Amino acid sequence: MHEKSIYWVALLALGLVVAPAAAQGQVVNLVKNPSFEQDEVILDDPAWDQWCTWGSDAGLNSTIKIDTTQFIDGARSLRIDPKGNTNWYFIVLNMPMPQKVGTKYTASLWAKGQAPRPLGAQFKDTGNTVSWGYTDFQITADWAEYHFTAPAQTASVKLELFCAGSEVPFWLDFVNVYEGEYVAGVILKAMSLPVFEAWPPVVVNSGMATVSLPPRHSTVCGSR
Ligand SMILES: [Ca+2]
Ligand SMILES: [Ca+2]
Repeated sequence: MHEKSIYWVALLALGLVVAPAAAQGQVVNLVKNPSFEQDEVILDDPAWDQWCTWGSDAGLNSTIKIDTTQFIDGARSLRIDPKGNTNWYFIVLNMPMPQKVGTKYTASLWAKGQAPRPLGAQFKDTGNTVSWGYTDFQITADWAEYHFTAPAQTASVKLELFCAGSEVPFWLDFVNVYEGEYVAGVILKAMSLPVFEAWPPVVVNSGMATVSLPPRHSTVCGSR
C-alpha cells in the first residue's frame, strides 16, 4: 500500500479524521470570491460584479472593509458596519450566479457578530423582478454557519444579505451557493488536505500503522 494511503487508513481507523477528503468538492460553489481573499470593489461597486453593496436612507452611511484580524477561512473576512433601523437599508450582495429554474439551491455563510444580532438573506433575480427564500438568522458572537435552501425562480440570481436593522458590526466569510440541499461540513480551506500533508510521516511497524498528532491548525480558529 502506498505510504500516503497507509497514513489515511491509520487516521480513519483511529477516528481522527472527519472525512475531509470526502467533504471537499461535494459542492460546486457559484459565489465568486467566496472567502474575500481577493481584492475587489465592494462598496457601491458601479460594475455590480461579484460582491457589491446597495443602500437606502440611513443605510447609505454603512461601511464595509476587508478585515485581516477576523476570519474563519483563509486569512480575511468582510467586516460590515451597518447603519439604519430597517434590515434592507443596507444590502451586501453577490452576483451574478446561474441557477436552473425549479431546482433547489442552498446558500450558506459563516458570520460572527460583535454581539448577537439579526441578519436576513434571500435570493433575487439579477433583474430585480422577483425574490425568494427570505430567511431571518440570529447570528452570535462566535463564528457559525447559517444556511437556507430554496428552488430557483429565475436563471440569473444574486444572493442578498440584509445587513441593517441592527447597527452591531459583524463579519462575513466563506459564502457558498450550490445546487441541492444543505451539505454539512463543506470543507474550510484552513482544514483542507495540504494541512494534513504537512503532518509528520506515518511510522509502519509490523503491519500496524502509528502516527504522531500535530497541534490543531492555528488558522482554523485564529480569529477568535
Ligand atoms: Ca476568508
Ligand atoms: Ca465587486
